[in-house]
Amino acid sequence: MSSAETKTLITSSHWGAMEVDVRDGQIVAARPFAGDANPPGIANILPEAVHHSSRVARPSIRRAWLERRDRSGRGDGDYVELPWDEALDITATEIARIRDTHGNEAIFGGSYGWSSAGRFHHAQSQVHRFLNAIGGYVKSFGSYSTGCAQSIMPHVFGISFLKYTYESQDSWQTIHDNTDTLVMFGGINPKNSQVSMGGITEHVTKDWFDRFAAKGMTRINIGPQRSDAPKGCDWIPCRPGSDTALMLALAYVLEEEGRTDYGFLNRYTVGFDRFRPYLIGDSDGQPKTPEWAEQHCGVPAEDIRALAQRMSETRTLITVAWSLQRGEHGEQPYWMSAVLAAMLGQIGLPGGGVGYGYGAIGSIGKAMNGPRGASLPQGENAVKTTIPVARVADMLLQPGEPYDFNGTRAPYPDIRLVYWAGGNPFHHHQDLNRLHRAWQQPETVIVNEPWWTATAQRADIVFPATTPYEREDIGRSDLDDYLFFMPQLIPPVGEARDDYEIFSGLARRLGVEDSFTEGRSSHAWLTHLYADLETSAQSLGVELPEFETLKSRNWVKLPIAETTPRPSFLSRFRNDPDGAPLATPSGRIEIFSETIDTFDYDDCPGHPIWLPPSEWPGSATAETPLHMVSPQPGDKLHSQLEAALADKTGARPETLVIHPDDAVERGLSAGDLVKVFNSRGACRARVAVSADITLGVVALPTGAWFGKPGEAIDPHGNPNVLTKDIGTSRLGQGCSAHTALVEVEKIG
Ligand SMILES: Nc1nc2c(c(=O)[nH]1)N[C@H]1C(S)=C(S)[C@@H](COP(=O)(O)OP(=O)(O)OC[C@H]3O[C@@H](n4cnc5c(=O)[nH]c(N)nc54)[C@H](O)[C@@H]3O)O[C@H]1N2
Ligand SMILES: Nc1nc2c(c(=O)[nH]1)N[C@H]1C(S)=C(S)[C@@H](COP(=O)(O)OP(=O)(O)OC[C@H]3O[C@@H](n4cnc5c(=O)[nH]c(N)nc54)[C@H](O)[C@@H]3O)O[C@H]1N2
Ligand SMILES: [Mo]
Repeated sequence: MSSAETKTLITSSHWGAMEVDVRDGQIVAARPFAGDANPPGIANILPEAVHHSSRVARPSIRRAWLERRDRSGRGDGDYVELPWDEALDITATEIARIRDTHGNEAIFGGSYGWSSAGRFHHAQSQVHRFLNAIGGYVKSFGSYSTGCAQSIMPHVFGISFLKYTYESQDSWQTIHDNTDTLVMFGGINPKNSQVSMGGITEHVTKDWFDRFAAKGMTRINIGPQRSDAPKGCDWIPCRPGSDTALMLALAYVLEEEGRTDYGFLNRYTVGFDRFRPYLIGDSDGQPKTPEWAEQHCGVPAEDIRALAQRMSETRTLITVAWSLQRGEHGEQPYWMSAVLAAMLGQIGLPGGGVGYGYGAIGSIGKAMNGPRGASLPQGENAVKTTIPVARVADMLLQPGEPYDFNGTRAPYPDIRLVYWAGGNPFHHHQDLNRLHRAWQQPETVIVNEPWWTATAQRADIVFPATTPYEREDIGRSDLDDYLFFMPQLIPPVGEARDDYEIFSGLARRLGVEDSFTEGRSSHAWLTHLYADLETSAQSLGVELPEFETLKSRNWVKLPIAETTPRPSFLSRFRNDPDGAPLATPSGRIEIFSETIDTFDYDDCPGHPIWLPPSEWPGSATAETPLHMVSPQPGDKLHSQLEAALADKTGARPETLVIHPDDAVERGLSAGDLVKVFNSRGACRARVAVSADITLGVVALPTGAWFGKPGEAIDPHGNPNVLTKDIGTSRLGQGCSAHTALVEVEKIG
């Protein structure tokens, strides 16, 4: 092969498969996979990102830490580059010191983050396996995506939330065939369905919506932005954080007009008698009428009435975006949506009831039953301490302080060492200035990262990690019907090493190499994991090619049929509530939960109630009159690829969407540079004016890299300098990113 020859290979990523052109050891171009009829617009920036000057070139140790173990000043940027062996020696000695002095309870390895696609080189699995091999670590529960739902929904339906979402709720086909009215709280977002964890090869959400429209299905998006649902859907503008009030009013109309399905409630639910006095106002003097709800959510009372009538007269599927539980009291709209669906009596019928997170990632709604497995085993964690994932800053700031979580009360552990691989907390966490203060507490912070992200810039030890394009892997996602051999496209950039190699080197120095590697090279692990996938495929009657064949073919489309209708635990329950009871304490859907009631939480009592968030349009002040939502970015995945995107002329700071009237009031026009601020922080943004956002609401997407410590204003537009770092409630303790009031002011 001549050195100037261009080779094109396929690889998989969270945002879809890509065709990548490689020449002279460089990625020179990338495009979405040609077999995808609705390709996402994310791939093209790959070459610039992979070869960006912000790649970490060599192992780097912060000078103050290296010379005097000084932990103050994280983020000062003064690093010493060291040869790999020396850096690994120093790191292993430090890990051993902390473990031997303070125990494994002093090591935090939650390491939340999406990392990259690829079954073996999954950074989070790698770091967990390594930390388990050295005696364990404090881990985290749940995700920023759905942490709150993961806590509340098992109380209601007796099933894990993710099992409900991925394995049980209706497929697109079933919705297409049966649903008349699709009521989408928070929309079903086309930009979000571009991605799926582990990969998504064919993007089908758009096609299904085209078919829904052709069929004449009524599709109603309820929320702050029209663009949260595909074009052509009806839009009911609604204030963020107020959905529970609207759902209660819909329930009220059903009750008032004799539309409640008591037959369903009596047979399949418990606790409506405890909830009803609240709904009609007997317990608190406030009937939850449409007129009452209008004051909170801004939706006209007559529209609420008409919607309730339509929902009770047609086959209605209520869908709820994950974003609704990513706010203070996020438990309430989730629980209330189930109660509303129960009152409609359609739970367990095809195309009826309630579903969560459609569109949040592109594979939800695909009813694939493909081979599973090929995950790196993480081993046993000898440490049992777990924190809710979004409570990381609280943990670092308040060691030993007790906190409530879903009926338990435990003290935060005293963390001395933090190890992060595959996540970017200085992108994903709320109130970043507070996280920055918390981050100064541990004695040592270690990060494996391909790029000098804001998190890497705040670590004492930074190991340069390869990207998926610099190593071989298996690409496979449970809800996809493709299988990839992800080839090594280019040599490691700089001195980057695979996470596996980094952890193998540390494990060797800490005397646990055998238990970490089990004597396998990366390649041996790939064939080992592939055998696991083959076994799973065989049990489904699906034939996989030999590993070496897959390697030479690069990818195959698997003969996996969609199962429609999908066997649902709720349809089984509907057919036979005594024979197939739910795994709740009552065996029924819990409208009132005795369990939650005994927790005695005023921020999440025994049945759903309207609890206004502390920051939302209803509590707007003269200083902070606007509610900021911070959605996922449409042009990338979180903070990934940002290095290259930020270089594009005019791309940064990020774009802030504002209503025309709010813009006029502030003398703003499209393209203006603004400061977005509140008492927690400030960032710059570029204005886009749009009538497709609710008055009083602004939207600033996540993902711009957070700047340097001490900057009064974040230059790139990271909304997390403004968001509030509180749990959703003592029950869920999830991320409350969508709860934030701000003001916007023109700069210059
Ligand atoms: N305001 C606000 N904040 C939010 C949200 C919101 O809605 N609003 N959403 C939240 C949600 S749902 C999520 S999921 C989080 C996402 O937050 P994260 O998952 O932390 O975001 P990513 O940018 O995907 O971070 C992944 C990091 O892993 C690195 N990486 C990639 N591949 C590898 C690898 O092979 N090895 C190593 N060592 N590193 C690798 C990437 O360079 C990147 O820095 O953000 C949360 N934050
Ligand atoms: N392109 C792209 N796609 C992604 C990601 C990405 O980074 N990039 N990230 C993925 C991840 S990790 C996740 S968890 C999912 C997240 O999926 P979601 O949580 O569904 O998505 P978000 O973009 O956070 O929010 C969607 C919309 O919800 C609306 N919203 C906010 N608060 C409220 C509220 O209180 N009520 C109502 N009715 N609406 C509200 C906002 O207008 C916002 O635009 O997206 C995934 N998809
Ligand atoms: Mo997420």
